[in-house]
Amino acid sequence: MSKVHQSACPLNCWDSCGFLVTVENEKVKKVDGDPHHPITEGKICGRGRMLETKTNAPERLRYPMKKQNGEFVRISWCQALDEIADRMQKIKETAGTTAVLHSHDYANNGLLKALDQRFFNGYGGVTEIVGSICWGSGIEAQSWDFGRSYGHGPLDIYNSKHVIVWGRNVSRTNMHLYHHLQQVKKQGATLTVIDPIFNPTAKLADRYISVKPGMDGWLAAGVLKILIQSGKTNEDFIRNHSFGFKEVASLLASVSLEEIIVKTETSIEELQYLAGLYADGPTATFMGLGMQRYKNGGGTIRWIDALVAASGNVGIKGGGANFGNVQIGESFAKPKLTLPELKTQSRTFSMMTQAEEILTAADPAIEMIIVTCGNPLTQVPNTNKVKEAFEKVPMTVAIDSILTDTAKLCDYVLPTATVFEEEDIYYSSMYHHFVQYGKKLVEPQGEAKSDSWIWAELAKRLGFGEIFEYSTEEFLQMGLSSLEKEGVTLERLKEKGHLPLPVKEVPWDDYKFLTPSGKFEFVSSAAEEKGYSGLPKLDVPEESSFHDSRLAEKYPYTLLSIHPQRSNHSQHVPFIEKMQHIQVDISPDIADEQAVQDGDVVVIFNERGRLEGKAKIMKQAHPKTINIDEGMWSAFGGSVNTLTKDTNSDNGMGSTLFDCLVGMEKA
Ligand SMILES: Nc1nc2c(c(=O)[nH]1)N[C@H]1C(S)=C(S)[C@@H](COP(=O)(O)OP(=O)(O)OC[C@H]3O[C@@H](n4cnc5c(=O)[nH]c(N)nc54)[C@H](O)[C@@H]3O)O[C@H]1N2
Ligand SMILES: Nc1nc2c(c(=O)[nH]1)N[C@H]1C(S)=C(S)[C@@H](COP(=O)(O)OP(=O)(O)OC[C@H]3O[C@@H](n4cnc5c(=O)[nH]c(N)nc54)[C@H](O)[C@@H]3O)O[C@H]1N2
Ligand code: SF4
Ligand SMILES: [Mo]
Repeated sequence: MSKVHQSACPLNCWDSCGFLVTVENEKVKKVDGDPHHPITEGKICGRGRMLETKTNAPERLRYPMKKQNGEFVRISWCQALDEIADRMQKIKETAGTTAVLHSHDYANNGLLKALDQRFFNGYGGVTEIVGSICWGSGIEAQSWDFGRSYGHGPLDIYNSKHVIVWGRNVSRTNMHLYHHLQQVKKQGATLTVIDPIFNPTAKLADRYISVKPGMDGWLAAGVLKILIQSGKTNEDFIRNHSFGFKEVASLLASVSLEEIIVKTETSIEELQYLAGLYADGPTATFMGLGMQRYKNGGGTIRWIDALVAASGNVGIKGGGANFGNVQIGESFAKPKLTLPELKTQSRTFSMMTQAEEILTAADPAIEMIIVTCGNPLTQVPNTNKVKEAFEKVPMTVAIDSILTDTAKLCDYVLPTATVFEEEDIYYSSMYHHFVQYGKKLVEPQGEAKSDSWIWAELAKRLGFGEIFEYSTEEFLQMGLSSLEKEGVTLERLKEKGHLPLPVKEVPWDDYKFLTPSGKFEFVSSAAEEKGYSGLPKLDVPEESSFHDSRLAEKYPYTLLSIHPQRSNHSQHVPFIEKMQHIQVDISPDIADEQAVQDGDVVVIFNERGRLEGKAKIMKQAHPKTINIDEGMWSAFGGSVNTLTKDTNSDNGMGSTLFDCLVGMEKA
């Protein structure tokens, strides 16, 4: 008997697609797109389809395991939970609860994944991770400028005269936006792509602008300078709805266009072209996350925000400085799920520098790490340091459905359910505003259990089991309680499959910004409050010839590490044989300089590590640029993060993953 069920993609992705899942004889058989989903319209990518493999694969984790004499042995849930809870109890009585670190990312978009915090808060409060290696710099930057990072509804793009994709690898990472780009082009809008790599989205564009990695803030500043010089800024917006523009203008008066062109490695004609687009709105800007993964990444996003705002493209249909869309996640009653008031102790480590902080922590030292929804050994910068840190900690626990490099390093591995084996609701704060229902369709394989079951069992053993004495349905209702008056209830969600959340399609159309002044802040008081410069700075990447010419002589190439086409980060790699090697994409000038041909084995190195892979010459890319896709397992050559740096960006909330100089040699 086969039956098709409506469900949703849980993966950390822009698109949050609607699914139709075929279940046959109590097994997931096939994952397709749901044609009734208003935004994703039945189209999904291979990563979504492969969730069937991830559920059924023989490599899937099915039993709790414990490392004994360096080998994993199967143990019972009882033993695993008792031993972990015992140790947590001892830690609480001796060192205090913050000797436990919760290391995580956001690998599952289910609302109930927030119950991990309910558990750790109930325990008393652990060392938590703050900031984000993903989008932290940009989210913070936009919260300084606008008060929050809010994006336009996906269909508002049809109101745009011009569309600028600024550092987003749309065809690979955001497939439904790609579809809209094709459509708006047909309807006469122009499309411009700004990226150091000439990607398939650039191929679709009317105009491609190649920029020196990490220098987009300067580029935006140059375009803004031209708008000011030619009197094409939007005086009404600047006068009535913004704060601090004079200071931005006087900073720009002190920098010459010549310097900007030299630094960004662009031309005056390109700057003028962009100025023309911004002056002739509505112009929509779709920013990606790559260009904020530099030391100066927060500043970069602030300069682009400033350009979009000063040209009058904020708060209007067809405009927007689209980066994240956190109004979506904000609509749920998260504190009811997480119970922050239960926390009596707290300490935070930065997502970016967690390894260093584990290694140096005192009062208390870290005695236990629990990893959920993440694979830090592969995904967090400076792999060698992450490994050293994890190895130093007396007890490490990974909760996952596959034996990742992180899980392999841990003392306990607890097998978790996959999306089709548990009930939840799904949303993404990155793009569209539909929340979707995902029913439990099959029983978890082997002895796998949902994360929330694991939290409840540990809580019981630690004496605060009562905060988990709710059914899944009750937890979902709790999370949705803030949306009742808008008609978004669990009942209706189950019936419809997806519902729109009450968020703004055109944020800031009332020009009421969530900044302290209520205006768009070219000079940010929130930044000043935190001890940063209120005025965006024109800074350069830390690993660049501008900042450190000796380092740039030693390691002349910029290493990007963009997201892989066929895998969500490291997750799909074990199931796709063709991916299981390192490909080193090199710009044509490097190939010429070093007489490298496609398929040659090359070594990439810097002070932090070295990797070997097969060269592939990019057809067109900014000079001196190399890319190795992120997500590779150590068994297949190792993570590109072996080479990246574990530092914070300029606003303290984001990573510097792409701010990375390397050398290259033929092996
Ligand atoms: N296939 C696939 N899709 C995904 C994911 C995945 O792993 N695989 N991950 C999802 C997640 S978690 C995220 S955060 C998003 C990320 O979505 P994107 O932001 O689209 O993805 P990145 O790989 O970070 O892309 C970085 C882009 O920025 C460019 N870039 C790098 N440096 C610079 C620069 O200095 N200036 C400019 N202008 N461009 C620069 C790169 O060349 C690349 O085109 O993708 C989501 N979608
Ligand atoms: N060099 C470099 N590094 C990067 C990036 C880059 O562009 N370059 N991108 C960064 C970005 S944008 C991101 S978002 C991060 C992603 O970093 P991670 O989220 O750590 O990456 P994944 O490989 O997706 O690993 C997630 C793990 O969580 C598990 N998981 C999935 N669902 C669940 C669940 O419900 N419960 C539990 N317990 N586990 C689950 C998966 O099986 C998988 O092993 O990587 C960052 N790292
Ligand atoms: S990974 Fe992204 S594009 Fe692919 S199915 Fe899931 S939400 Fe859709
Ligand atoms: Mo991400």
